[in-house]
Amino acid sequence: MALCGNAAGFAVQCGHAAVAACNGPPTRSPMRVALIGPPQSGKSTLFAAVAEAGGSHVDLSRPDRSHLAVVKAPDERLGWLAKLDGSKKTTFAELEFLDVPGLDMTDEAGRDRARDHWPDIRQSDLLVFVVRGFHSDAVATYRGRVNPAADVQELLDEALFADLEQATQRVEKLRDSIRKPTAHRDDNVRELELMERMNGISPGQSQVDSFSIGDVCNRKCKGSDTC
Ligand SMILES: Nc1nc2c(ncn2[C@@H]2O[C@H](COP(=O)(O)OP(=O)(O)OP(=O)(O)O)[C@@H](O)[C@H]2O)c(=O)[nH]1
Ligand SMILES: [Mg+2]
Repeated sequence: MALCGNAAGFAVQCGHAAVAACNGPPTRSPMRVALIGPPQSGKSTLFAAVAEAGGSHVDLSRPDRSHLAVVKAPDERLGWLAKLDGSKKTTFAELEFLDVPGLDMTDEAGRDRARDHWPDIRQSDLLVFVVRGFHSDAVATYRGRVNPAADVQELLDEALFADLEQATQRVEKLRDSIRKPTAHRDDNVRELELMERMNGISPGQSQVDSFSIGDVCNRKCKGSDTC
């Protein structure tokens, strides 16, 4: 018999000011943690430290690309259980870390590059915001300041705008698709209703993550356990 660890309960800590936000239900195994933040905030430094501590070699020669590392997540509780159980093999959980290039929102070219990274960020199960908390003349500051709280707020706002952009595109696609009598038309009509209601939420009033999908979901889930 073998015992396997479950990554779902692991916390991620960051040496810089960091905020971890839940990014919806895990979509794959292992759990993926994305490190995101403004340029030069220390993401790759943190990534390399975590990866190397986890026995994974990292190649950071392409700073314009995302880097992925898979690390084991040792848990002494699992070792203890394996001993108790007489298990021959112990398989610790693995975590994936994604080091995303800096999101530079100071000009249009930077915004375009950032737009390319949101699909990967969205596919992650946990986001860690890495913002600069250190003073160093050797490293250029983002927006000419060291202000971790303002950087976190900018990331939250950008995430919101990125979602809004995606939702708007989806609504346009759904409106188009329901004009045709396809096999998925009923589903698309319900999804459109849901998306239009979500798009009606003002970011200042409420976050989409607290939005109740209520009756639209109930109708969609009729006869099914999941939504
Ligand atoms: N003094 C100091 N320097 C740091 C710290 N963390 C990172 N650096 C330095 O800051 C510079 C940028 O660090 P990176 O880890 O490459 O930053 P990054 O966020 O990956 O940068 P991009 O991928 O270009 O956005 C490097 O020269 C690091 O050595 C820190 O905590 N203190
Ligand atoms: Mg980097």
